[in-house]
Amino acid sequence: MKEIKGIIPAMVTPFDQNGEVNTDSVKKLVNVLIDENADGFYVCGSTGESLLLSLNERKLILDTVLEAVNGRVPVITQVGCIATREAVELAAHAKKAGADAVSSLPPFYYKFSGKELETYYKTVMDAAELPMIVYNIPALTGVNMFSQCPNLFKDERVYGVKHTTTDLYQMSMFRELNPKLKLYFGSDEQMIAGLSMGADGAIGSTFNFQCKETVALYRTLQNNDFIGGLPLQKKLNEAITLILETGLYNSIKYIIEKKYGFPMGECRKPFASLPDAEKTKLNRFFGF
Ligand code: MN9
Repeated sequence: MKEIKGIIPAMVTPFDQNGEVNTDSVKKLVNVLIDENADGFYVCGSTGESLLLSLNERKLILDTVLEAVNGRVPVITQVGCIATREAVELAAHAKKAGADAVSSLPPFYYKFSGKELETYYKTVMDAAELPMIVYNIPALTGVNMFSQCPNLFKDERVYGVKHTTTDLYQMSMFRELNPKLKLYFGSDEQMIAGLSMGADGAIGSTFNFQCKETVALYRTLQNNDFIGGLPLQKKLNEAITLILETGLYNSIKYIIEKKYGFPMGECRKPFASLPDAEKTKLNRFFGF
């Protein structure tokens, strides 16, 4: 299997005017990001609005991305669901479709025990027969996989962790559980810090619209030039700070539409539309 590392956009999901998945734009986005040196794709994550999609839509998006990528870079698909049986269905599909790896949020809401979380992941891995990247994002799930489910990481099918918290000490401690684990940092605005603490790459939403520039930062850091990386991170953060204010995912879709010229639609409800005043701010910043 190809090693998974580097800059991996967590793809946004384009919708058409009727609110259905726009597969044409999915393919266009894949090609734009490969041209901008993306090292892989993370499909149907938080950024991809996975929890607002049906299982069939999640399968369709993966199939479409795999077709467009055509083996050029690895594709990871996020199969997490609260119900094990649904995650299993997506995991089995991922294998059949030809994904390189699966990833999963932990089941949340019911405050499942560590043992229940472990059983969930093992069942999903049995179905996927693919490497697993555990998605640790405690602020949104209320589950911290490091403290609540440490035993899972001894299973050699766990390939890595997508760590979306600012606790970099904890990210580095995953390697104490299993030194072979790959670490992907998920706070784009602090990527330089994540890589300095040992991350193998980053999986993030903002790489959908500033992939090339993020790859330039990554390559600078690969050459151990952390000081040289600082101004690059600072520049990326100007845009990130703005979109965190204007509304993260809808702003990303708007920027892609304007920058690359294909329709992305709006995020699904309950996400609110991007107000005109926010579009004006984005137009001014990006010069659209
Ligand atoms: O996991 C993304 N997290 C979420 C990755 O979307 C919840 C990040 O890429 C953030 O969107 C980004 C902006 O805060 O760092």
